[in-house]
Amino acid sequence: MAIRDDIFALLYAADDYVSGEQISEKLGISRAAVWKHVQALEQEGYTVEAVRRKGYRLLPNGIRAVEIEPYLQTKWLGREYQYLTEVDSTNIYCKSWADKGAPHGAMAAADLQTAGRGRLGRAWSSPPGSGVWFSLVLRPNISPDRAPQISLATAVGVAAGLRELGYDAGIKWPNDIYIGGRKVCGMLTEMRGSMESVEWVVVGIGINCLNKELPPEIKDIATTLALASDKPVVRAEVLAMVLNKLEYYYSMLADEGFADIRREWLANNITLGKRVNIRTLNETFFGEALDMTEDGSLLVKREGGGEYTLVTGDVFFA
Ligand code: BTX
Repeated sequence: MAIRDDIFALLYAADDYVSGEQISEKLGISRAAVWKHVQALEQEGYTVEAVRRKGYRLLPNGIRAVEIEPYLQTKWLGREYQYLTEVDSTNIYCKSWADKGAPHGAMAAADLQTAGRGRLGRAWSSPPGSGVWFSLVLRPNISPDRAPQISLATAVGVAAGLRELGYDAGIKWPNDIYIGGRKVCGMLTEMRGSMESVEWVVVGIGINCLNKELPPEIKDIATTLALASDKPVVRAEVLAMVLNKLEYYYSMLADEGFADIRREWLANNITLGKRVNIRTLNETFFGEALDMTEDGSLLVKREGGGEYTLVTGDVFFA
């Protein structure tokens, strides 16, 4: 992989075309090997123009550190960064990194996840050259029962980042992000700690960006930024903008508590007032989503009578 990163760096630094010969001489590999790596970069979502007698020119649309840097305004979030062309799941990667001492704010992102995961063991489609699949290691100073508030703050941050970029992003409880009635982003929060304290939280976030086609099993429920609007999508900008907002809202949660996060969540939610189908481990029922409680649960008016406070479970629009 190091060679592919070196080729990327050469092309990225150049103002003009770089010949295959130059690359092969500089890196001590054959021109056929250069061509193979160029094709691999295209799999990652980069466009590499190949012009006879001139060479290669890179049009970047990836999420390597140098690409994010121009947009990134964070102090501590995403500054310790591992970019992986391929991984099973960035959450699995970050959990083991956290156990080995990854600092607060560390991030891993991958172009392709071979075993991207959703909640409750569900799969998350993460094809190459298409999305922003990343996980963050947080070491918050909060009690474990407040950990769900980190997920809600994450939803607020991602929605704010996408809104800043001009997308009409809304939050479905607890933390799915929707555009035009379809899911564009999901989050998976995992934690290690004791009853009293949190050792680390790993927040995994998947944002569908460049792909214009979706697998059959999700094509009626999901969308991507490229499908949601005609604007060009720059993946590095999407990732950096979301990180900028996440740092702001994580700091807000740490410094001022949950009330302000709740207010932002309420202002950007698309859940309240809707008829919903609630699925918990024990039961399924219909109702109307009424409010978010002060600690982040969803208050539902049950059809047939009574109110229900949903702490964990799935909400579907009915
Ligand atoms: P979830 O359980 O709410 O959503 C999973 C469900 O969403 C699937 O069952 C499927 O119906 C649908 N789905 C699958 N892939 C997609 C997709 N690309 N876009 C929209 N809908 C989809 C949500 O779980 C949590 C997802 C977290 C993904 C990130 S990516 C980085 C990190 N690494 C990792 O393995 N997971 C997280």
